[in-house]
Amino acid sequence: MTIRVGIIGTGFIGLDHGNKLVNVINGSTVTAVTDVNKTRAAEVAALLGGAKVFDNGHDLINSDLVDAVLVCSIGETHAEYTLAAIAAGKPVMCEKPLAPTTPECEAILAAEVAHGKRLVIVGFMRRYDPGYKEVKATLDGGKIGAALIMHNVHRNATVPESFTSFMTMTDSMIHEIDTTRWMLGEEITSVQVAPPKRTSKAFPHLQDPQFALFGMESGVLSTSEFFANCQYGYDVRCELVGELGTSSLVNPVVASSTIAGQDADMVPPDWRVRFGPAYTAELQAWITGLGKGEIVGPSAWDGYAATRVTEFGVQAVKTGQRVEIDYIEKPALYR
Ligand code: NAD
Ligand code: ISE
Repeated sequence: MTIRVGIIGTGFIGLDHGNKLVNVINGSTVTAVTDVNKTRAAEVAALLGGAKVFDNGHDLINSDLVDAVLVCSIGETHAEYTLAAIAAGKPVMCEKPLAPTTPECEAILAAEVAHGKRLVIVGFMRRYDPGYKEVKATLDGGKIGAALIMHNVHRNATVPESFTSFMTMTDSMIHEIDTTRWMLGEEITSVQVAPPKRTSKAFPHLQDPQFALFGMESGVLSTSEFFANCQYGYDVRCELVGELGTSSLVNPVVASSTIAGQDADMVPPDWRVRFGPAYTAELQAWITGLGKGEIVGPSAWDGYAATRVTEFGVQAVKTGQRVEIDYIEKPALYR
């Protein structure tokens, strides 16, 4: 059985996911694309082997050519398209964030609950990274005892001028927020953000780097450094400290060179290279699940909870104070 995917948003990740769905993933093809940038949509359709270009996301969602929807447009459009996919009764994978605001996320939860079965997954691909999975397996296997502290580092080489100090939370640290919740199996209940000394390499409007402290229900603390302009490449690290030992992510070596008497490992340039295998695993799990009539991947609740933390995180960036986080009651569908 081949799942025919329609992609809304044919920017960087729309093309990246599309390439994998056509050329790498077993059991999928891309039959439809759309983007407000029509030229880009037509170029990507040609690159993906001649997918039909739709005038808008709603026509794509409702087309008989589309079995499942992949939302890769800008965050502000995610709720509109995810809700339309639920209304059409079609499975939908929505890139992060599920939506930028919790009222939008709550509308998605309500629509899915009313539908009665899960349809939505959210693109938190780090859950499929071999390193993160190994750290979680070590914790869950009891080898390091009870978790006490989690340390996270997330560095991008550079970001464009449009990147704001709040996007540190909403666009980037949202990944650490999800991995922390998933790794520890509990919700984040507080957030505090402290601004370290600014790098001279960032645009003047951007507080960079930033340092956040997330408190968990159990009292575990999770630290998170986000450095948007570290210059040297894309670098993600994670260490979990337990009562009996620690477990750390080992970054995959993409290439090594021996030059002038020194061995050097290549640092990945960006998220596409660093998490390439994780995106593949995420898409394969989604497609394989759909082939069996199952929805496999982080849920709309996971999307809501992450956005909830980023909303309070933005307040914490503004005030520098510790902010307590509360949630709506988790619907039975997600328990
Ligand atoms: P991008 O700017 O390259 O692409 C976004 C595309 O959406 C653009 O082509 C734009 O024209 C299109 N678009 C805007 N409004 C639209 C609308 N109303 N309908 C249809 N298309 C519309 O951005 P990107 O880097 O590809 O990011 C897209 C999404 O993927 C974002 O939500 C981003 O947070 C997420 N993302 C996730 C990861 C990850 O690691 N999981 C990495 C990068 C981006
Ligand atoms: C981008 O949108 C991503 O999701 C990347 O994984 C992250 O590293 C980057 O900071 C974001 O801008």
